[in-house]
Amino acid sequence: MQKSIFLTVLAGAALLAACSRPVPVAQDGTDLWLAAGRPYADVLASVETTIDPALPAEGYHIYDADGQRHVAAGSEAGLRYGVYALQRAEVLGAAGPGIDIQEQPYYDLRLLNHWDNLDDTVERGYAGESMWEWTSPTVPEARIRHYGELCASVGINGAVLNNVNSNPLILDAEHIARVAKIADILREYGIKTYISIKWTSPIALSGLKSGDPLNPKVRQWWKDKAAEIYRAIPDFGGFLVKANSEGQAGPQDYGRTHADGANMLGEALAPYGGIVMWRAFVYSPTSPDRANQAVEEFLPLDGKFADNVIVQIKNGPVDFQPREPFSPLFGKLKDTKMMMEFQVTQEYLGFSNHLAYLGTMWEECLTSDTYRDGPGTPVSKTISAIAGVANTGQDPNFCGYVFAQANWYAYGRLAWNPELNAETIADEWIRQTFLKPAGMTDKAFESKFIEPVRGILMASREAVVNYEMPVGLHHLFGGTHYGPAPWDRLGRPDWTPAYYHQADSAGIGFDRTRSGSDNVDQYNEPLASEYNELATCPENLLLWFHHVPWDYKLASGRTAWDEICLHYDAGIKQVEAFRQTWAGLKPYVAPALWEEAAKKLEIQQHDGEWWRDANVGYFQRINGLPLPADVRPLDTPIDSLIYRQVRSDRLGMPIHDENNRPIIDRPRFRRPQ
Ligand code: GCW
Repeated sequence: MQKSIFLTVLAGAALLAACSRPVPVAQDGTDLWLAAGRPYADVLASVETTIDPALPAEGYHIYDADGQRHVAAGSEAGLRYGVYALQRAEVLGAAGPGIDIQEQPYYDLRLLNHWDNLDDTVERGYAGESMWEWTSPTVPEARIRHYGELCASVGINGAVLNNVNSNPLILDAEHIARVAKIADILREYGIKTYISIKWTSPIALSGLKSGDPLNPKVRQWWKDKAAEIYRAIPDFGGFLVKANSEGQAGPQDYGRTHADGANMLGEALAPYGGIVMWRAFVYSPTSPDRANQAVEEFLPLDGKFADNVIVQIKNGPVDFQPREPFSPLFGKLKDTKMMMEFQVTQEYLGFSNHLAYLGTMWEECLTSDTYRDGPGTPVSKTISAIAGVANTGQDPNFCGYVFAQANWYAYGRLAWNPELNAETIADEWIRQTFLKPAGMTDKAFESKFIEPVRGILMASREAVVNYEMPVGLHHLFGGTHYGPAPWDRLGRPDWTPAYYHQADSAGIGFDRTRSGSDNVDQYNEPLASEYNELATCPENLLLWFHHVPWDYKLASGRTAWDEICLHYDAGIKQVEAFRQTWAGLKPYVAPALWEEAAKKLEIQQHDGEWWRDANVGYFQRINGLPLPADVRPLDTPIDSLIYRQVRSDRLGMPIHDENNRPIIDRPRFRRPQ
């Protein structure tokens, strides 16, 4: 009798413990940030909707009146944004009685740029092949609809479907018809369709002898092509153009300027309301500093672009590095429409393997003061449109894994409102993406899950900067841009790490001061002088702007060499801490999602160690200095890393062994004599 009471009590206690233990809700990451919350159709059905022409076209107003919830908007697109905003507010607990949210987007053009090729590969794509499935006889309608919902939920209203390294065939009849089919679907989500064109298309497709933008035959060819496109897609958005850049032809090949080229296309599109997005990512081989080239080419053209031309500028002057100052063009062009180009896909930040939340990086850029119109002219106010290079592919979760999705979300939110802060956005994303386990209170979920995950996201980009290229170092990449190659000095100089780090026995860093390339003077005062002076240059950009002796003392009192080593080490410690935190979050996340992220974090740590060993080991060879006492010794001697890179698959994805360590085995660079 006694025994059975005891057993009953024991069983009861076990049951209680089991009940109070949170049970993760099954989810696989394919809903992205639409996972939590009511389905769109339910939210829509629960509100009274009105189109109110007095509201801005894409703006909305959510409010309660007469015992009813209303969403009013300036257009169908605005209504959709309003319903999604309400859905988000519900998840965030901000949709109580008396709700009153009125918003409109900051920029009219909020685009994704897909670097998708017509053979279905994706340049810098780390989530499978092209989501448009160019080579399939049919268009993947279900996926495109899902994409449309995700974009609309954050307010993205344009998609450039193909790579800026464009194939002329995008403009043949077959591809125009296919683009039209995609446009028909995207239109339902308020998304306009655009394409990237190749400058030499008239030559490749119609056998014209020239691509000269002032040649009447060339001009007519583009006008006819525009007419053909608009017959198939009446609301076609326009062209994105990479010209005279990285081997792509352009107007300069015919002695003409970027403005001549852009305006010729602008004229062809103008009758239909189309636009030209002309990229400022150009190379003038005569300029000694890569970071100077865009201003040198575009400043003389300020004011010369047609009304429907907008110059699309990467956030930094070099190339989507983990940290760059903002591109000086934002502070220089006054009479030219400018558009931001961010990179959502993590070309230089660990592909879809490393956890790097980019909201913080973009916030840093958008809030940087350009001083163009006096103090208080942040980058966000100098631009009138925004684009992000997409990180999407055929993977069922679109982005490679769950944390990469945060960047698509953050990009969309910042495109809608560049004054939102990265932390708020991270917080929204976590709450919408991860489902609260059964049997867990909101409060417990908040402190045990949301806060630690937010902490990881917020620290993650700086961790990557630390273990890849701290203190203003940049472009130390090799091969596919996944791993370190500070030793690489073969080929075109401004494509090599050695050109960017300039390390020698005396010191390290690129001298962009007034006694160097004078890049500092492309910035407005007081920035120009601030960057020019060692004492005032921000330390996180020190080696971007200065070449300093190894024993130069930083604010910490430590030498540049010691600080470099410490940062590399700190980056790895940060990733170790992320792994530990994530390990503790296992009880709250669906097993498959948790496992995947845990594996990625392990890869990230091992890759980080490789980055540190390769860079610190290499610089040590140059300066012969010991590691500071409080830095852990390197794991792998430089001799087994130098001139080597990670093994990659057909699509350029790095290969790791069964212990999640990068396989570094293929000597790529010949040892310089
Ligand atoms: O960063 C470089 C990339 C190229 C890319 C180019 C560009 C599409 O490595 O892959 O080409 O920038 O932005 O045009």
